[in-house]
Amino acid sequence: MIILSYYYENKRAIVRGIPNTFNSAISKYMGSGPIDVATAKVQHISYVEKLKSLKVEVLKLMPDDNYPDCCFVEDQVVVLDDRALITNAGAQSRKGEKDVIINTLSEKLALEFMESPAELDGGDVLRVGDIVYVGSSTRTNIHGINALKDFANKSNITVKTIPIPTDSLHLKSICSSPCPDTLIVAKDTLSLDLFDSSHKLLQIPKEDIYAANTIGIGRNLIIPDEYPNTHKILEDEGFILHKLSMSQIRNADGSLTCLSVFY
Ligand code: CIR
Repeated sequence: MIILSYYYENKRAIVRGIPNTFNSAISKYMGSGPIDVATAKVQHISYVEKLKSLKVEVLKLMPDDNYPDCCFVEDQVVVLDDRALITNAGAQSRKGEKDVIINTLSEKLALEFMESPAELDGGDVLRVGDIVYVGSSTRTNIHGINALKDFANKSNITVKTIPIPTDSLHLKSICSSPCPDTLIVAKDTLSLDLFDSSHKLLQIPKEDIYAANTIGIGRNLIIPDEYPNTHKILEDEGFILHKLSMSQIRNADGSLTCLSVFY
């Protein structure tokens, strides 16, 4: 077993509770049936408790029933160090979700704002060391990508664009970075030569694609349950796994990272 040294120590996160209207959340990709809102709320509570147990300071915002997708806070903002780019979400029904995020972050970070026609979802943005990858998807257009480049370049961070397959919602529906310079990618979903050759690539079975979205905190890795083959691959890499039941979040096309803004 390889013991890696990590420095992903995300200390603070914003989350937002599951609204009573969650069964109306947009679901076009991973959902496999009607959303059980009560179970989603229980799964969200477990998620928040897990973050806290890993010493993340969690600020929980109240849900708004006018926004069935409002728990997916990741899409509303991109944070780089002490700066935040408030996005213009790609789905019309989600554009108003940003207001509470702006209010919450305005005293904590220096805010910048994406202007229409730019559209971008934070789920399309993945930082790996000093490179930011951005998915060109149904939610993120060229204007959004250019706005992200302007924002990131001020921090001397390079932005590289990754075309997202039509059967996936976001870049982070397919891959994540569990620790610096490492990527978890589901096999046969993305062309690997799109990524910088300096990264360590951990490939997982294509059928485990949902488990490609993880949250690394130090050597700990939060990951969806029910993917034993992927769990074994990652445990053999020295990660300490924390498996969460995500079935009803997944039914709304959401993954682990979507539920938090780390800052
Ligand atoms: C949506 O379609 O916008 C939501 N139902 C799911 C958003 C998931 N967010 C994410 O992956 N960052």
